[in-house]
Amino acid sequence: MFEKILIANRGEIAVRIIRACREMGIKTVAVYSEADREALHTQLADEAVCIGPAAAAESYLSAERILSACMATGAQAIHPGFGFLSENSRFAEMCGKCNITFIGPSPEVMDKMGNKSQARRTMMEAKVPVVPGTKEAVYEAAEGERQAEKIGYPVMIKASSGGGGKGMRVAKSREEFQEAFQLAQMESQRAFGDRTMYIEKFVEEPRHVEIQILADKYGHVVQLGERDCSIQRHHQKVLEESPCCALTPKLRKKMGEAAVRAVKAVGYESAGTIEFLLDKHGNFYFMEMNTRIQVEHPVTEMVSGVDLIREQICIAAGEPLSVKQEDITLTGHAIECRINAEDPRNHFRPCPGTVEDLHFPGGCGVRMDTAVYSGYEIPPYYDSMIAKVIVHDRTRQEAIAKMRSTLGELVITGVTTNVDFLYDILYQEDFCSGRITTDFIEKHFAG
Ligand code: MV4
Repeated sequence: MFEKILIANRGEIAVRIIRACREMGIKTVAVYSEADREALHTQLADEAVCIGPAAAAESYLSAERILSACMATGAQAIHPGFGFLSENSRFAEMCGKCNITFIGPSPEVMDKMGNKSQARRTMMEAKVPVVPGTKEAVYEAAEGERQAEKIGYPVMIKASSGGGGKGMRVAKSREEFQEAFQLAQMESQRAFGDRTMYIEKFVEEPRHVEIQILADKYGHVVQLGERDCSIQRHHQKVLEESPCCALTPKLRKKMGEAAVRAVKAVGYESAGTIEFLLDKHGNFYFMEMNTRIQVEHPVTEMVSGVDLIREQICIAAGEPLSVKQEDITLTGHAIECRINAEDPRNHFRPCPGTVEDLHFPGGCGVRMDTAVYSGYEIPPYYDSMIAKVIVHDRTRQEAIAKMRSTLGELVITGVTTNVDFLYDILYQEDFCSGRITTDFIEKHFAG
């Protein structure tokens, strides 16, 4: 096992990883920017190294500075968390060259999944269902239009290098196609320097359902059930839950098995997620694979009892999975709410500032993953998520009741947050009855 791990991240995920390491008897190195001198991760780690100015490009995104910190402190492995360098295959490769273990999949597998039209082909070969659409890359609008006619409108035009909603446009009819294609391709060219596109049938009012997997170096793969992440706003998840109330045991088994096939097809190792779109008829389609630990991993931990960060570290250290598929039982229902320092009444504008009064709720089945404390100054340079509240209870209804009472008890003053907005969601009739699709927020919170 590793003796010392460097955590190349900040905020609640850095704290989460430090805690897992400490439980495992592993020493921790935090890296921090000049804006994060007083941050909790900086204070909690055994050692902390300042790696540069506030701007992420010069600190948390600097492979060179992070690798220097790693070598200077003698850490044997780097946990990248999520965001920042977590899905950067060149960083993973540089780690390897420096004889440092990157806690995640190999750079080759990251690249294979990072190219979305290639990932689509790989999935087709592995008999994982994909949305009907193009098999080969599309570069010209005229060729795209021919393909769209074959697929049938409405279609979705997507950037091969995209993901998370960038370089993506819907064309409802032939009339809309040319402009939609040009816009999507321009956006892709600008954001990724790549004009490779692919086209899919547009799935209307889908749910976003993703399967958590773990895979070790010896070909063992397990799936830990699904998360429903349909409650999103501009591709930012707001609330996630496990299980998804739209799945029957039969469909859950089918999706889980498809996810395992997907992972085996690319020789993946580490924790990962297969994202599916689920339509109203119970058809599911592969969207993307996330080759990192995700923000919403705690809901899976709550229903499965498996510590996903610990497993990730053990896998990277060459240990076989500690759990077999038949040992994994999913119990009850978990919900996560993301608390952001933002103003829902002003276009969700980020609202950094200093936290004054703070009271964290607790009790049976209540978990807070956060890096804020009373007196903490939230820097304006990074994303606005400041805490995750996770609850676990026997049924979805009980979990909803628990989340309502938990958010009711939470006190954060000094900064504007989205807590009241989350509270509103939890009282929407459609939410309570499980009618949640990816357009839920647009539909229920106009303007
Ligand atoms: C789609 C889709 C409908 N049909 N693909 C959004 C981000 C990227 N992961 C894929 N996305 C979508 N792809 C087809 N063929 C609808 C979305 C989509 C979406 C998906 C999941 C969660 C929220 C979403 C919000 C808008 C659009």
